[in-house]
Amino acid sequence: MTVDPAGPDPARPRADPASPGRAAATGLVAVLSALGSAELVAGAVGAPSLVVAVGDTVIDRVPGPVERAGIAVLGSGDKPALVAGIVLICALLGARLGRLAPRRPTLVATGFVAAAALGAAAAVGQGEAVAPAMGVAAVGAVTGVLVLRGLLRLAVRPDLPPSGRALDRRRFLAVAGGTAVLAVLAGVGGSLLASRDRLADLRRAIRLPVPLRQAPPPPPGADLDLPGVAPLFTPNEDFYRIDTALRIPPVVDLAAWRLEVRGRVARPFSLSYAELMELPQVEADVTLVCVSNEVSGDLVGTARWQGVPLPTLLERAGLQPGADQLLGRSVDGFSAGFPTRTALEQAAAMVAVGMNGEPLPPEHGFPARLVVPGLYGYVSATKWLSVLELTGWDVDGYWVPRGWAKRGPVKTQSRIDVPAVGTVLRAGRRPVAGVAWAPTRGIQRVEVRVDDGPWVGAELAEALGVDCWRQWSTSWEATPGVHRITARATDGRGRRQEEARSPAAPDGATGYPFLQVRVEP
Ligand SMILES: Nc1nc2c(c(=O)[nH]1)N[C@H]1C(S)=C(S)[C@@H](COP(=O)(O)O)O[C@H]1N2
Ligand SMILES: [Mo]
Repeated sequence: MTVDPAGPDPARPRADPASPGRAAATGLVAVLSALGSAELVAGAVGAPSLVVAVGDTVIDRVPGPVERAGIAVLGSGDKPALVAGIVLICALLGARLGRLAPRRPTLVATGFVAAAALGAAAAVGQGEAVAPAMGVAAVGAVTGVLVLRGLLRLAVRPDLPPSGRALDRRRFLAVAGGTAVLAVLAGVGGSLLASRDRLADLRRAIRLPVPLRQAPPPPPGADLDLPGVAPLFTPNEDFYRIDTALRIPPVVDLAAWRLEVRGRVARPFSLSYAELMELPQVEADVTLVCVSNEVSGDLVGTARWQGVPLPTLLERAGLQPGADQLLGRSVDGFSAGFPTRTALEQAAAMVAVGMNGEPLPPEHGFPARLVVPGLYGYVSATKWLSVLELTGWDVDGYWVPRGWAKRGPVKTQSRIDVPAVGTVLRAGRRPVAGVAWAPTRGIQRVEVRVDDGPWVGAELAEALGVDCWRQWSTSWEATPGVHRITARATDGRGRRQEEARSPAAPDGATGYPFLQVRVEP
């Protein structure tokens, strides 16, 4: 083995003259690993993100006009763009450092520690506690240095002949590439965790105002409290969720959120969340139904909603001729439209900010959504609301060109909750119970039939209001054998639910709910 007389230290691995690219890649991947691991740990334990802290520090330092120009050019994307810029600068610095690394490993490691310390200092400068900021920085620095050393060993192999190096190259690329992918995943995962945390903090800090018109407490007997029957109010965590969002649009920056009222109006305007919260609010109990709910399905729930009545906003904007459709648009591009007249006629039609006594949960539309009694969600209940647009009927909401009906009034439906599908009963008197709904019309009657026997009226729970579902219950003398139980409801106007079975598309399923039960002696 020969000793290179030009090398600074023969004991140290020399830079492989053929692999400055690999050394640079090593530095870049090490930096990504440092950032990714720090971000993941920060997100997982609720410690500050150092990249965001550096970004915030930059924003604080930058002169006002520059900041405004940035916001003007990038819109509310200015912060993600800034964060991306910081990551890019770090990656480029990493690539440069990487080229030094084979000869000056200690210097480069010191660079990582110094950069991490700067990040921690930025976080502390932004008012974060010292220990978590330093902990995150330490994780990042240690990961970065370990990855740097590990990859360097693969990148520079002075002990191998050139042919050995060529083989190594593929392995190096695989390991470096794999590490980079892991680092990016860690970073993205960490920032998702962090945004969920921030959202939780944000919601905890919100105090819903006392509504001007409070919903009366439910009348005694409105909730029969029968085991197996849907409770009168669906707890938020059990409320069905239907949307096109792959992930909940993170409206984390409440200061940047606005509700805009525009289109065929005399005086377009927009409101901040604080301004919206200052308007008089109402409270209403409304059953929300998805058009995709099949007969006997569970895409339906009832909540006590709180928010600003739509007429308040529409009067302020001043409707112009042709403002026939009210289209809600969401921050993520969803839209749903319904007759403006419905918004004016339905006392409970509102921009909701509260659900069952808490600020809207993120998955149900935080910070604001529409709730309109009597209309399926796909034409009315826009979550993560950002625009109320008054239009004609020429404009289509999201689902209309996708084959769903333009108008979506909720059809009268009933559902049998007890006995549950698949239960085997013992002979004797057994309960049959469930819920029925016809929002805006109410439920007048529910009848039950066993096999081909007569229709028998069920007992109805007290009505919470015409916009809500109503529980019902009865009992039957179960005799051994297999039986079919069928139910049907009649709405408050005396119209029975449709018997003919039809699928959910294009405007809601119809048909009587039924179930087969086996009864043993
Ligand atoms: N932004 C947005 N809002 C939306 C949707 C959506 O996909 N995106 N889906 C609608 C549909 S089809 C229904 S049934 C209701 C469901 O509301 P929930 O998830 O709170 O139960 O939201 C409506 N609002
Ligand atoms: Mo829906």
